Amino acid sequence: MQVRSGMQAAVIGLGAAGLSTVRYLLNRGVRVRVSDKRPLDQIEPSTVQWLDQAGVSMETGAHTDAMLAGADLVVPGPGVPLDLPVLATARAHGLPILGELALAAGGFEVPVIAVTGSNGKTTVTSLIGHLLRAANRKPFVGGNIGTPLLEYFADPDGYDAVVLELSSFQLDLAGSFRPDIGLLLNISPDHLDRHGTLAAYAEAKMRLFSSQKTGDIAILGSDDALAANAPVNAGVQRCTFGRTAGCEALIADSRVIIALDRGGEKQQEMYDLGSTRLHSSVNRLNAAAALLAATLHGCAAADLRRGLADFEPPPHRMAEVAIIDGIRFVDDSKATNIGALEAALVGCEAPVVLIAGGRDKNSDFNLLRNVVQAKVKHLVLIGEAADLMEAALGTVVATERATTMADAVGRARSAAVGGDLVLLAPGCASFDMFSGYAERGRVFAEQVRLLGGTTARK
Ligand code: UMA
Ligand code: ADP
Repeated sequence: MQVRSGMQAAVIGLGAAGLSTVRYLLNRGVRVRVSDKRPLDQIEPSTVQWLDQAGVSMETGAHTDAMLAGADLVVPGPGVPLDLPVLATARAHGLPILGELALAAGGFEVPVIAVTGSNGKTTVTSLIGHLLRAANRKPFVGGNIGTPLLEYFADPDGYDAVVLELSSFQLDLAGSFRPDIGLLLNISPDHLDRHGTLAAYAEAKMRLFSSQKTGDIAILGSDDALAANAPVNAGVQRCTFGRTAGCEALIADSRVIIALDRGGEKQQEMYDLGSTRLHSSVNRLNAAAALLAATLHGCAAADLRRGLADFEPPPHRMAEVAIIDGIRFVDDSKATNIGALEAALVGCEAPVVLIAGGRDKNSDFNLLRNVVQAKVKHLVLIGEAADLMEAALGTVVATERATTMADAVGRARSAAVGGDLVLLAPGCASFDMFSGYAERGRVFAEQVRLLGGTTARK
């Protein structure tokens, strides 16, 4: 939606995205009112001062209907639940409820590559950004990955491409946002506490493609049933990546073969991931998706090879912490849903001592029974979800409880022998015990190192 000077907007939630939205709106002459559920004394004083100086009126401690007075539109932050009473009032009054994507729609002056999926978004988004930079492009890389996407508009001349990581929360309110290249990596249950059902969650993900037009490109994960069958609009070029024959980005052992038909001309390139940091089974998928997107964006194979060679995957994703007495300790703290946990286990060849648990997101842990039975020799459970996980998995694997991460690492070490893999892949959010997945992974690594005799690698 094109906002106009003189309009009035109500912004809900003063997180990173909310603050960026306020800046975007003020720069367009829109009058802004903000509301955050936190009490005033919990909001950073510098934020309060900036809002005050910018003439933004502020409501804190609750969201009341009063903040809607005179508003032409309402912009909730991505983490703001859409069933808030204040949003029901806005709907009842016919006020448009727009997310950051809906505000940005139509405004990007350069090609947009947008990545969504349940797992692999951050890895693929950062890899595409890295590959584009290796090809001497100047991409803006943002969205769910960290830098709010509206920050692009602070310096649009500084970029020749936009690479966005998009969450289901952002896509829920995407308006007419239309990526030139959209990637749907996979869909497995996540955030069901917000979306309610897998169908509703999948529907949000599919919104990535709903406004695409002739000439746009949809890239789909072929090994994932839901992603592979995502509907795309007429005239949109549908491409796939994965291990299924016929994919435009086909994984064969440690190689990715890109095969494209470009206006009748066949183009084929092969990329070897064997000597890169992208050789794990999930990262082969991620590399295939990113290589396909960068190729379709117009990058040359030689540049992509250089980019692959020096790419460092983001931390806390299947990162080896140490090898102690022949036991590998791996930090996959970012496995915050059961899809990521399942993918991690599928890719493990050694017997696994698994540390899992945390805050449940309304997941059905029964879905993990087969893979746990096949791959896990011992399960150590932490956090709020321990009861639920034990009820689902306790009959297929020896299970014990730990009270802290130190306790969990100690128990896992005792249960493991040389040749085993101790894997932290919680399958849950971290907020019951930690400030986030990064702290959880850091504490795991610290406790592993305290075991002593460490041979740290990488
Ligand atoms: N708030 C309210 N009322 C509510 C709920 C929240 O006022 O009912 C306020 C909170 O008090 C807080 C603010 O809203 O002040 C938090 O805003 P937010 O939850 O919208 O999050 P931001 O800090 O703006 O960060 C968001 C994304 N967060 C979520 O989607 C939950 C970040 O993704 C993203 O990096 C950032 O915008 C920049 O684009 C994080 C995330 O956890 C990494 N994403 C989820 C995920 O990856 O699983 C989807
Ligand atoms: P997201 O941004 O979607 O959360 P990340 O790249 O941060 O994705 O990875 C999150 C988790 O998912 C990590 O545990 C990682 O090991 C796992 N993972 C990464 N790529 C994939 C994939 N393609 N399929 C399944 N799991 C993956």
